[in-house]
Amino acid sequence: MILDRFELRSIRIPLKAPFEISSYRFTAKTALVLKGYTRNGITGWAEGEHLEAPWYTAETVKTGLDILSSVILPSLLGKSFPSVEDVKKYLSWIQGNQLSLALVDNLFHDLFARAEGASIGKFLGIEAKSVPAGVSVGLHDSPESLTDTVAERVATGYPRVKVKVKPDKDRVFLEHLRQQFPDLPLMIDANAAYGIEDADHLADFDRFALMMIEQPLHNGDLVDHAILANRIKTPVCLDESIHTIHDARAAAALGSCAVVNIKPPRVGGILEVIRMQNFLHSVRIPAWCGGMFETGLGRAVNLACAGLPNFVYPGDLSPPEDYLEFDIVEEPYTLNPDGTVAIPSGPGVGVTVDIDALEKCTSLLRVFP
Ligand code: OSB
Ligand code: MG
Repeated sequence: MILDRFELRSIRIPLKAPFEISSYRFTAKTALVLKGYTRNGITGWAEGEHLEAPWYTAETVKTGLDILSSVILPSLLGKSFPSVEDVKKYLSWIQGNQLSLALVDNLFHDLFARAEGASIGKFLGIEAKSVPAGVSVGLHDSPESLTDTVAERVATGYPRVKVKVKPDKDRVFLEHLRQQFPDLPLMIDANAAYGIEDADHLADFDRFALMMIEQPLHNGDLVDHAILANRIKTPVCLDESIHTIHDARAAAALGSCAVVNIKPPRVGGILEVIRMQNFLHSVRIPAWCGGMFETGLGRAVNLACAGLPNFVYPGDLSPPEDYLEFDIVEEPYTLNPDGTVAIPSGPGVGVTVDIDALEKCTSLLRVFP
């Protein structure tokens, strides 16, 4: 497969409501959208989940535009790649920049799958037709308003709920929530808001029977996560700490976590998801598919990945219309009454970009060559 043209866009879509986590409040979804044209007339699409500010990964919209424009995209033009693996090998000298590498990986998966007339799910040999979808709920001002939001999410049909926490918005909020929902499959995500000095405080959460606590400590701190994992009963799940298979191996060797939230963008794309899944399966660490408030284009890739066999918990896969003012794909994305979402079955990524919607949110367009 040879690519002769790329169109790279920076997009911005307001969120329906601001979403607050321990260190940041975000009001708009930003992303990079890439269209690729092959020499024999196939076009494909992919989304890069670059956020505006570096609160979750070091990469941002600006760093993504830079590395893609000055290094990655020009180097791919006119080169022949027999498979997605070959693209990945060709770019393997690049350090970090997983969100940008994932964008390229997703585009080539879309193109290679389309060339076979297959969906990405089918291309990957995934048999699942739908996957269970959980929902992520941001920080709230009061325990009552958090419980009200969770009640509304449960009524919508989500089989599990994740709530964000931080040191002054945790115990009282969880007590209130658990009074109303003693049996709800519930987990919490701290986005690195605690330190190991909070171990006793976090051990007290054992009584809330949480499915897991996601990323309690600093991203770089696999050692303290291992110490914490020994001190509390709630299973520790890592998110931001795991960028590469090497991080996953280190976490497994140290006993830093019992679960991993794998996000295809964070780890560099679909091939890395598969590699990480296989490794985690071999060391009996279950995983689930996280999200980055993707549009329907990015969410479609997550849905396909979520059908992989070692994703054993519901993913953060709520429909974009829940959080975005508008989507950039035509297909509806719906939560089924049984709490599942269908994996797109059309060719490639399985969704159609709505060009009018895309134009409406494009703030920058670059073409290569
Ligand atoms: O920490 O899981 C996270 C969104 C953006 C970046 C990081 C996170 C999140 C979420 C939302 O929690 C998950 C979703 O996309 O539904
Ligand atoms: Mg998280």
